[in-house]
Amino acid sequence: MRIVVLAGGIGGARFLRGLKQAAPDAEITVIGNTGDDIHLFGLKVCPDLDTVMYTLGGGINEEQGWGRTDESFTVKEELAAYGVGPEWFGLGDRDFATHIVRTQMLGAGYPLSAVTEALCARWQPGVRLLPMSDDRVETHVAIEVDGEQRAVHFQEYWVKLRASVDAKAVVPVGAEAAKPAPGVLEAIAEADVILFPPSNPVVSVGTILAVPGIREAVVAAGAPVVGLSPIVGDAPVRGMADKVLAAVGVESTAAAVALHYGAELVGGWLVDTVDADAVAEVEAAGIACRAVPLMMTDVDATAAMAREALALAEVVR
Ligand code: GDP
Ligand code: FO1
Ligand code: CA
Repeated sequence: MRIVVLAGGIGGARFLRGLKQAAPDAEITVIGNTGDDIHLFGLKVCPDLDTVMYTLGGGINEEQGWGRTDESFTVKEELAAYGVGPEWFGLGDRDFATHIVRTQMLGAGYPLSAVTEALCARWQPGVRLLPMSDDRVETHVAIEVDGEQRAVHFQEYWVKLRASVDAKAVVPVGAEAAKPAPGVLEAIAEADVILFPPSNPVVSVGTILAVPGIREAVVAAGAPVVGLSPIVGDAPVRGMADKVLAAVGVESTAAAVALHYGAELVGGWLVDTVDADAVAEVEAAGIACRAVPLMMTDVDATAAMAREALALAEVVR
């Protein structure tokens, strides 16, 4: 079975770990969000690709959900001693090595997709990890500070400002001119099942779908598309999905996210058991819906979620 997953960082990566356990023989292609990417210290940082790669490859800091296990911050301290920031972004020494390799290869002319494949040769994530695009896309967030509108990089909004101010708009800068990376459209067209993990619907899955051709390919694919709600009990399990959903005029409820994707895109939708009331509303919109436990507390619980998603895919096929 060929499964395609449109993934962000933590929510996507943790779901993939369960999916691998639930479908050990499946050929899984992950289309990763690169809208979170940022250039710092002359290096290209790809948080969501790295979160998937480290999580599935056994190098992730489990508690944090991003960055490397057993990390130290000597380089960052030395940079700070030179007055070189930003200090608000925690790049660890081990992680730095990944960014150096990536930046060196990009500088030598390799596209991000080839660089990602090279990095994965070390980590062996057990999935094919493709960036959504080889072209630069950067999510920016419009905010209001002291009555003035300004746009900040998504990392500044999330890591520096901790999403403490309202997001007025979310813009995937460069997406409109970006092309899907090699293999992305082919994988979607050849998929037996397409899954939207409980990733952020705006700045993760939404950004991937904003690359011209990807949404169209998902809609045109013959395969069933099933999503899992990242909103449980009317709030994100973690992160700032509520803030960025508000920016696109969507309520933070499991049903509203399903309707935001719409029946044209997703045929099936899973909500958590605490949101069982949402099932009728989602089904009324033409999306098959089930209420099942959706908390990724451990790999077994996550594998059970993945099995539910695959079962629902069979129902809507
Ligand atoms: P990010 O790129 O690191 O922000 O990760 P993703 O975009 O892949 O996923 C973020 C989303 O995962 C957030 O909106 C969370 O609400 C959701 N999430 C995290 N843990 C869980 C969980 O255990 N269950 C569910 N249903 N959603 C989760
Ligand atoms: N998140 C933080 O909250 N603080 C950090 O200092 C931070 C550094 C960082 C470095 C590399 C990396 O791959 C991810 C990092 N993250 C950090 C996570 C990241 O900002 C976000 O959680 C995602 O981009 C949201 O998807
Ligand atoms: Ca992300």
